[in-house]
Amino acid sequence: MTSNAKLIQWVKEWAELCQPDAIHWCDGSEEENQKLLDLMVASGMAVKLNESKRPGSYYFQSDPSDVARVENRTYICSEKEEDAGPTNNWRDPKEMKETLRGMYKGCMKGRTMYVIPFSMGPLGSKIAHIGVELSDSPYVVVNMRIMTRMGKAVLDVLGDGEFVPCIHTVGAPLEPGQKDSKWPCAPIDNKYISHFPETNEIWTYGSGYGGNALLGKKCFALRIASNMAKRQGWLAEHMLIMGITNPQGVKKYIAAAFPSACGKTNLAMLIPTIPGWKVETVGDDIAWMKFGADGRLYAINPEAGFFGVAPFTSMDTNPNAMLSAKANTIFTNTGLTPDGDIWWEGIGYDAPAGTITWTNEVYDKASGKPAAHPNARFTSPAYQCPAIDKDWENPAGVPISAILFGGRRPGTLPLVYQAFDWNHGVFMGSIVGSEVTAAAIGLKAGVRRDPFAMLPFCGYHMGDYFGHWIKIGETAPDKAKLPKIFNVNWFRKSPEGKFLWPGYGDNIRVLKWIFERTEGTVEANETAIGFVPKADSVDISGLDGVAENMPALLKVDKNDWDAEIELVKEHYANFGDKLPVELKAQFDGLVDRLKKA
Ligand code: TSX
Ligand code: MN
Repeated sequence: MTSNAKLIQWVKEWAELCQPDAIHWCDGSEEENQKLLDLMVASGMAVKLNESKRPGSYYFQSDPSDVARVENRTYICSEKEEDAGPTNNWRDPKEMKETLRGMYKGCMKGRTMYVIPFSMGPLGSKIAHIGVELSDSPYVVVNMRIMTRMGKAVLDVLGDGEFVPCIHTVGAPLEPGQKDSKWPCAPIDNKYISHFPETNEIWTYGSGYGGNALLGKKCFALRIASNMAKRQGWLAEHMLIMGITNPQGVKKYIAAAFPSACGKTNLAMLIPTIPGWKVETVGDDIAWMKFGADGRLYAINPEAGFFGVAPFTSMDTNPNAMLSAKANTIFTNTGLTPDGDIWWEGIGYDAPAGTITWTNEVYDKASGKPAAHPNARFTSPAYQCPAIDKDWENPAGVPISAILFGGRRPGTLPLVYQAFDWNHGVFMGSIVGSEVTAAAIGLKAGVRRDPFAMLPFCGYHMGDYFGHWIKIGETAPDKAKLPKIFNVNWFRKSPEGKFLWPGYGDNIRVLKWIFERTEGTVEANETAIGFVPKADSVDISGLDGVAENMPALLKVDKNDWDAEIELVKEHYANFGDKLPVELKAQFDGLVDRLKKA
């Protein structure tokens, strides 16, 4: 399938170490995909869903210990500890490789090693990059086929070129005659998600789930790619990409970064409530951005599918996601209905009697145990999204007019505000935070800072990452063509704890203001924190009971911001002398402006 000597040699070496029973080079064909799915159904790992309800779709239950990314087992193995920074777990690369080599020895016994060539980004795009994942999990193969461009066509484009080598094993070798488990994996304290940023390598062990196992996504497209992007002068970001068309037919693209549980996928697929406006989806999770010959910043979605959180996705909250998952979809850790369909909390209708939970028990609402794990997922091809943008696979990418940051902020932050300039926008990105419940952060409930929504995904020192963003602005071919930067907050609450903004499809009203700011055709008040809409410049026509909330939604309160400043100071202290002077200047500028306000 390939004459790439380096690739052939690399596969040979790893096969000798891992000792699989067989090696299979994935061609990405329909036949191969079906064969693997049939094999998993036969082994009891997968359930084929009802062909008339969910054509071409399959259901999986993971091991209860293997349900999410494992941040405390995720490592950045740079030569110098300082280069991983305070937000990452660091290990010495030599030591980590020695540890893992010991564990990899014979780790694929009784299994097949799949060689999975994949492209992050449209095949042959100048912004795209190729990886090859070795994995002993057929579940990984069928997911990678949806989430990336995978198979023989990738090897044809690769030729004798460079690829990012990615090693994955579930870490559960089989003795001769030993029966496989439904979801093989290693115990929680024996999982490793290791990145070697200086040599562009990914070595993982022990988990079969999502971001731990589908190595193109968080490991490659964010942690390794953020390092490549820093070295090469581009951006690898945890951002959705969407197109917005106004009633006059003018189209602009925006990219947006939000921490988890803020509804990024919902925003990427939003259905506007103002007549004449259209939203189209380019991607829901990751953006790779480079300057084009015309001096504008262009973005591609490096992925080919959606790996979305299932619970609370419904025909009300996100019809385009529900329709994307109508067929040819892999469901993991949802509930399973007796008629061979899936069900989850918040799907919009009651669970049919006899629904099976993700832990394979009969669902009993009264027990308080959910049918779907809160991190249950659907893996769906992007082309099935009814709102998919016609340019979503354009190898040149789409030109970005605005970049949005946001989070769940019940207080302090207005519905939307615009940065004064690029560096001020970088400041906004650097202080992104989201309100989390006490359980999620262990101690006290409050704002968890998640700069650029990259906290778990930045593959190097976060202070240097801020510096890279500053540098992108400084070295832009044409500063006037840089995207304008905004912060949005759909989650502001009244003192009584009620959401002040309707959110969802009505967010188009905020996007409209942003769209018009990039054209300079709508008004704003200059405040201490940035440009905030004038009282009547957000279009709330046809909305009941929102007009009276607008003053509170757009309010910039000096006391609130004085308190915020103290929190930002604490946050910034984490980065020591790696905090760019430009951001210290932004901080001081904000403090000054608040004093005068
Ligand atoms: O995704 C959300 N978005 C973005 C949509 C494009 N969610 C869900 C977040 C969890 C994934 C939201 N929740 C949004 C939102 O804009 N806003 C809210 C808060 C909210 C919840 C319910 C109501 C209003 C706001 N209900 C009524 O007003 C009736
Ligand atoms: Mn994400």
